[in-house]
Amino acid sequence: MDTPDKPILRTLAGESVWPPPMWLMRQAGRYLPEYREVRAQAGDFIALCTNPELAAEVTLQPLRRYGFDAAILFSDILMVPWAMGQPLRFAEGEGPLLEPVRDAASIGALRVTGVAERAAPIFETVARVRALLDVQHQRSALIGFAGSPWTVACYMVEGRGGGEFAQARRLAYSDPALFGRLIRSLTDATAEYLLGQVEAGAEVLMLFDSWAGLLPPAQFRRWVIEPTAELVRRLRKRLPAGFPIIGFPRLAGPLLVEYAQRTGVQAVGLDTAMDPRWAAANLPPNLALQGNLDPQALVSGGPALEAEARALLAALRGRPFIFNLGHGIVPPTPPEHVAALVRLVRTG
Ligand code: 1CP
Repeated sequence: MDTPDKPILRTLAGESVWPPPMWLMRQAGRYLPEYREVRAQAGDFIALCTNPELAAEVTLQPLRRYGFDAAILFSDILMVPWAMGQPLRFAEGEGPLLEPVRDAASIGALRVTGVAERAAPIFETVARVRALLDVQHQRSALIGFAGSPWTVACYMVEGRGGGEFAQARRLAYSDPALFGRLIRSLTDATAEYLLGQVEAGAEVLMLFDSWAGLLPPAQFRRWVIEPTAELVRRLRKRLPAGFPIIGFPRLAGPLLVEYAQRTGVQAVGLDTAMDPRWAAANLPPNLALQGNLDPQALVSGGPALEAEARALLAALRGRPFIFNLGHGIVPPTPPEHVAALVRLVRTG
């Protein structure tokens, strides 16, 4: 059963809860010694994501330490292409490597049906985390997630991260019919994947569109806004009314306004570069805003961290607001800086 008084769920329903609920993107990860221990035990990263016992453990580690208002499923946006049958591995120090899909044959060979069956261990992680939250962290909600079609397609076409996704951006121009086919397959697979997470106990969904900001406006509308709007429509057909969905089109700039209007999400994530005062002035007052402390300020700590965090709180006071970073925690972050930030935000 949902506990209606979870602060993050009230915020996502449009209420201004103060002090604001908080969690941090990549809150489970290499900056935590207890994560590194489990990671070493699991073997490779995919083995960790598909081991429900270990994945549930690392999902909960940051809640035990910091009492965050949300747990985010420990998995990765690339588990959707993996579930569609695209060969994937995570090379130490190099990030994800996929066998690129750039032609009709490889894009046509991707599986859309059967994604939920392959993702079953991930749904099992969701179920375990939810059961543990219900007993041990009753004020915290469980966030399920996926990458948005555009960002996941970037990795699928390029075969790797670390650059500017030139191949993916070129394919979107040179063969929009083929690229559109990839986006549609991904939209179908992602809808199944997210609905499976909700069925297993996720209370919020977040769509990560980390590379949305690489596109000029017309391409942004076509490959970010339209597929996200379609995905949200698909989800809403099968979810309870008002089910909270957070969209994070990173580096969207002023296109964030159109994104929020046309996709129908309840909340948007603000990236590090976004001025929170501009966002507050230009987005509807009942839309929750999430963000956007610079992850590097958290590495630095001290008075600079304090000043940045206080400025962010002041900018968004009185709105539905979820305190977070503008992008994920980076591995050199000292865990005690996170503890200091939590104390600061909790005292408003
Ligand atoms: O060595 C390790 O332990 C692997 C590092 C790692 C981790 C901890 C990767 C590889 N993924 C993750 C977990 C992860 N990824 C989560 C878990 C929940 C949490 O937030 O705690 C989430 C939500 C993601 C989402 C994700 N993966 C995004 C979107 C957010 C973002 O950071 O922009 C992206 C772009 C990825 C791809 C990915 N997976 C891993 C890496 C190193 C990358 C980035 C590759 C690149 O482009 O350089």
